[in-house]
Amino acid sequence: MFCEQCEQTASGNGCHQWGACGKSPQVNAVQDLLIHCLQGLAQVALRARELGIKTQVADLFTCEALFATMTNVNFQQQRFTEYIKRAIAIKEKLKAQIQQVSNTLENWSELACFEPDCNSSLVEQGQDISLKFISQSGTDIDIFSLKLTVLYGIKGVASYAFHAQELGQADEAVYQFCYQALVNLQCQDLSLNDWVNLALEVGKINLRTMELLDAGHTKTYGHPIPTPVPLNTKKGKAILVSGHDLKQLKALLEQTVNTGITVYTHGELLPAHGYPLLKQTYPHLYGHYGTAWQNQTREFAKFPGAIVLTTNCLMPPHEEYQDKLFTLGPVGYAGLSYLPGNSEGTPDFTPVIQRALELPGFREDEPPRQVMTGFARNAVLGVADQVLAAIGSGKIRHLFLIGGCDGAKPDRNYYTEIVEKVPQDCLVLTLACGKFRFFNKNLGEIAGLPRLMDVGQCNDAYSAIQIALGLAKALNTTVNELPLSLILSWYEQKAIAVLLTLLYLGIKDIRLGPTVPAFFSPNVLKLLAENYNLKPITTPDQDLAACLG
Ligand code: FSO
Ligand code: SF4
Repeated sequence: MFCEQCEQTASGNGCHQWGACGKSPQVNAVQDLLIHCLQGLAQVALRARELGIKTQVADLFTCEALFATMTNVNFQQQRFTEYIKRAIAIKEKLKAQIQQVSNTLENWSELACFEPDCNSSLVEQGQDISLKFISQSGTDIDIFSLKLTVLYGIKGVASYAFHAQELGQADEAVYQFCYQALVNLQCQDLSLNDWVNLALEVGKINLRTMELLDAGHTKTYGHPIPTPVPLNTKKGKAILVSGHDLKQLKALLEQTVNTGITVYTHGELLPAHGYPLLKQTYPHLYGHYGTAWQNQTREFAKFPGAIVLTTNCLMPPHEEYQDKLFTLGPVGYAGLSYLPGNSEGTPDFTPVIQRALELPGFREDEPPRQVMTGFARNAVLGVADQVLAAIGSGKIRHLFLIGGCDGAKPDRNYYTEIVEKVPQDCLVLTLACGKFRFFNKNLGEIAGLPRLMDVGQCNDAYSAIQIALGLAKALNTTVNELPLSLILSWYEQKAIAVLLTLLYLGIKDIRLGPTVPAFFSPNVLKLLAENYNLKPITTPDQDLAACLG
């Protein structure tokens, strides 16, 4: 097995025996086989598009299947077998359509013709494919590094595109790019420079994809507004919804109206409370329970109701809470109940509701405590004049964007410590699940503004980028010239896509931790350091001094 797509990767140089995330070598092999099948499908879809044939089924399927291979999404071998069979079926259907339209007999490549033998071991075939991919690319370590960067980046793009299309937002250019990138991963004749450019193109297309997702969220649920979110629980039956998917959360809220069940968010769904059309329409969307994904085994075990996981990050579940945990969409784990979607992708949540009613729920009300969320681009840029005046008068010295993923490693305490040490005359913007290390700290206010503002999920990185661009525009300068420092934590492939977007935008001086990606070769790291001044985090004191210096 070889996988080094996430920050948790074993010994910092790839999981080879078993995934540090819990992914088995068998699942890793069928994921690699699926990616290969998706590359064949991509080649056929590109030809279909050339001929004007609609590829919507392939587009949506490719995004979901790529999403399923991301870290902590799907650990279930059977689901990947099904994805592989579907990839082949969709490809063959497209080929037949192409043959009907095209006047000549198509000369399909080996990749487009590839079809695994579903009657023999898919695991062995996946292992062969992985070895072939590594041996073809592995001779040039820097090209291999950039190929992995592109592959992992488009997984992130695909996950954002998946969410955006759920909310009716799509752009042909995104699918076209993903197909081309998948095909390019098989190319032997691209130069190092070509790969650098392709990685930056991933960043560019990711910006567009995040824009689509932002439009999907804000057009469907309104612009987030600063909103207090109870952290205390209240007496009664309960359902906890984790992951990132607002559409699935809304569907569950719809189906739990008048059941007496209270719905809590977990992890990356905290910012859901900031969306007016969710909060106002569904008063039983009450509060937030728990913290970041890596604490779920403890938090899910204690939750006295049913739990739904809409996306990553799923950890291998402990036996004590398996019977109350449900998955949907691309998420899967053998032994957990899966909620299949209808033609619109919406599940029937009846089994979740029944389970929640069987379970005891919370026995009493806890004393109130709360956090704020909802400081997305509209809210922050709405007070841009206030922010800029405070910067101008020296009341606000500096802004920090301290955001990204959380994880289990102790060196992530850096992020808590740096937030605690940020001087009183500085603002902290945050986003994604890394904030749970400090989200409930009372950092006070400056110039009538809270010193800690939660922009949203990792899926809202677009919003944070717009805030930076908006402030730069108002000051007639560039993001690099703003009194702003980006201190990011990464864990999985969405974070890679976002990092590539920031590089595509030419944003410099980003500090990245807790470690730099294992798949960046020394030369790729050198290039990023020289061209973008991208650097690893050091210590909170040293980094703060450098940012404020
Ligand atoms: Fe966290 Fe997980 Fe949102 Fe990631 S829940 S780590 S970047 O998958 O998705 O921030
Ligand atoms: Fe290892 Fe991360 Fe891959 Fe899991 S996703 S196998 S932890 S590199």
